[in-house]
Amino acid sequence: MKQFNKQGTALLLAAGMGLAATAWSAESLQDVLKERGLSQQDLLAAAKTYVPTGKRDEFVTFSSGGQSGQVIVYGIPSMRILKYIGVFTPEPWQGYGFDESSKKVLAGGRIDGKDITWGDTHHPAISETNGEYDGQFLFINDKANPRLAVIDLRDFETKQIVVNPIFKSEHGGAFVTTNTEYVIEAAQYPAPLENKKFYPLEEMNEKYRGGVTYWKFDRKEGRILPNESFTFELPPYWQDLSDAGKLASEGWSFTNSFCSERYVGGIEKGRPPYEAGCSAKDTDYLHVFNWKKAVEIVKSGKGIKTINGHKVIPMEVSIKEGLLFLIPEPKSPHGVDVTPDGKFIIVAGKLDTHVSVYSFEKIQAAISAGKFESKDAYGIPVIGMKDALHTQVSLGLGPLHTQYDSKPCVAYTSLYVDSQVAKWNYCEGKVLDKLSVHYNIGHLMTMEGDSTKPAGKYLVALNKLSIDRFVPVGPLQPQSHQLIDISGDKMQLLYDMPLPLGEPHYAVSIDAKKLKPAVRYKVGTDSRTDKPHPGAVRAGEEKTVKKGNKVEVFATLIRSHITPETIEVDVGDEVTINLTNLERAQDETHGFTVSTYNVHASVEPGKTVQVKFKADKEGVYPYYCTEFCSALHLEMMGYLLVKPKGWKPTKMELAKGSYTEADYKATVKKVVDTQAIIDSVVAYITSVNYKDFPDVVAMVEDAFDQLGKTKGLKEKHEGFAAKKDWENANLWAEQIWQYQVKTADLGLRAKTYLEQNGAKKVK
Ligand code: K7E
Ligand code: CUA
Repeated sequence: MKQFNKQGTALLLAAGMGLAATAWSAESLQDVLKERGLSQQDLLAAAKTYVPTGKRDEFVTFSSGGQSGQVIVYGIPSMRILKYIGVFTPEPWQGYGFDESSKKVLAGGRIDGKDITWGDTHHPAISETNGEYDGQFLFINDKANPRLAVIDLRDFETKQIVVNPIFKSEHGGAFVTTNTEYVIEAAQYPAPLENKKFYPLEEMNEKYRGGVTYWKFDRKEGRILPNESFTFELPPYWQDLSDAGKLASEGWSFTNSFCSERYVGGIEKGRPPYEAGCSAKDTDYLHVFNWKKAVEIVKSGKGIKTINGHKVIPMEVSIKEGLLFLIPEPKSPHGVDVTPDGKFIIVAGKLDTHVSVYSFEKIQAAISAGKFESKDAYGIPVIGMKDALHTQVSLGLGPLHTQYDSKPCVAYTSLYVDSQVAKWNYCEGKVLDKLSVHYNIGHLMTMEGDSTKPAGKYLVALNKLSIDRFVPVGPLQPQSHQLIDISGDKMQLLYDMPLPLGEPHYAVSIDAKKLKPAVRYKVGTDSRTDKPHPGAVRAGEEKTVKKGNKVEVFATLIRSHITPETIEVDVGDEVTINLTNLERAQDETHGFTVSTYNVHASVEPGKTVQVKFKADKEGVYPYYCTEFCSALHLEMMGYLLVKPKGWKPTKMELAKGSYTEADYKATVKKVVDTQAIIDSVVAYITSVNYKDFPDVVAMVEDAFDQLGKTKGLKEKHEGFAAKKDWENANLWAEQIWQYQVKTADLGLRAKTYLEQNGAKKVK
């Protein structure tokens, strides 16, 4: 016991630390308020956002990471960042872009044979079932390079990147249809649809085109099917955002546009710039699509064109089949947001103080009566604004985007120029409240606020500028998300959160209970394909195979060793290392890197990851686990030996320790004492109703998993002891103790959990 107490208790105590109730100091709340200069209002805001240790957030937010090409995940109301998900940009922590499978995902985003290692992530969308967020998938677009990514929310990993085959830029994605049949992505700047095709700007009207793509999503496979996807060819207007119809407007979708002037600038040649020419007219167009009918037309193949291998519905087909209509919108509009019931479509003015509320019923009436006020230059029927409008409401300067409350008819619209959020009623057309934000709000977002069942409660203002809100960090400043309480009649600002990773352009929030991410993979899974990894091996099957100049290693990882611990190759060999994490324990991720070879893997429990490199320089290169996984994490290493050409093995032996019989006996005693502790913990756990606590059941399983690894080791060390090989006897006994410590660590964690969560004695 003494031996154990010396080394082991420190470890075990550390595992249980922080559990003893901390005594609060005598200072009162009033003292703190005074000392920190806080008001009652501040205190209230703090109480509404504070999530105490052990408690969790109510909502999870997926925010675009802007120029970082990533996604930022944070909790509401705490605004604590939970994760960055690598999407269009390599992300070292997750090994994204540093292991072979994730490189393949990134390679899906290559354009014209070239890697594009950054992205401008813009609009995330959560998959929907019947118009409600289902928490299964997340989609996000890259505005800079027209691409779309699929993230699986079972493991929060990017699984697929698709390149838009005909757009040269895009903006209005990702928006999903009510059952995620399609993911909508609209172009931004018109260009020729054929790839690598040049037409002068003078041919803008004839040869340049816009468009909206409908990416077919296969929910079972969790992948986009490019062959079943299609695009509406559109006039060279600048398509902006989109939204899918829902409930009343199911089967339809809406995309606003600006620069329907089709203006071509050229300030350097003395022409008025784009900004003047593109906002000259009083109106632009809202595009109205019958996408369900379009799917049928595409299936029939009638008049469908193929451009760059992708199906395109030409404008004349859309006109003939009644798939596409236009409605004037006030000057340079921004954003288009369908109400939760699908009955209205709200478009903001941007350069006009009004938001326009279009009625889907009126739009349908005009279409079925064939009542159009005109045609645009391409022959697309235009429905009169008056015939489609429900109402227009003046909200303030620079209205951009609208989101919905759980309360009927209540909407929130961002006012960019005024730096305000306007709360208003779209049924009655009246303003209810306004709140100032800091500064220049772009998007705003309510909880599940673009679904058919908004959850209300909170709103986040996504501000483009933070100016004076935070401690200065140089000219490049973070942007900010401000959390606002919308549960009452008046909005209340709760929290300012700096986001320092790019422009966090748009975000979506889901009820945390709807997310059911896994804690481990089935052993041997390639997480990027969701299939068994061909390089996976089980314990005891580790091997190194050399064929010619190709060396393939099949390795395993478990606390706290990598098998094998030596990899020998010849200079010039191509080295492939497959790594399987054998752990079942939650959060026991191991990392892997080899000095100076620019590879990195994040290997979560059960995962298999492959890294590859050419051993093009001779020398000695340590490899090691990059996650602090256990007390002996630093020992979790090995050597890559890159041997020079013609090198012959020597007869030298490895240096030995000088262990004695006494050392061996002490180690054996330590093992016996530790087992007694484990037995007492097990006795406690089984004396209570631990089976009622799934988390504990998992921990107990993990604990026995570790203990199971000691099988056969007792015979081993006793065998060496019989031969008086004290070195081997002692070290194999020591290895049993290593597994015991991990077992005890988990057991104590389980015991503490039970004590804190009111476990009851059984029998
Ligand atoms: Cu989301 Cu301008 Cu990119 Cu509005 S769009 S801010
Ligand atoms: Cu495994 Cu550190």
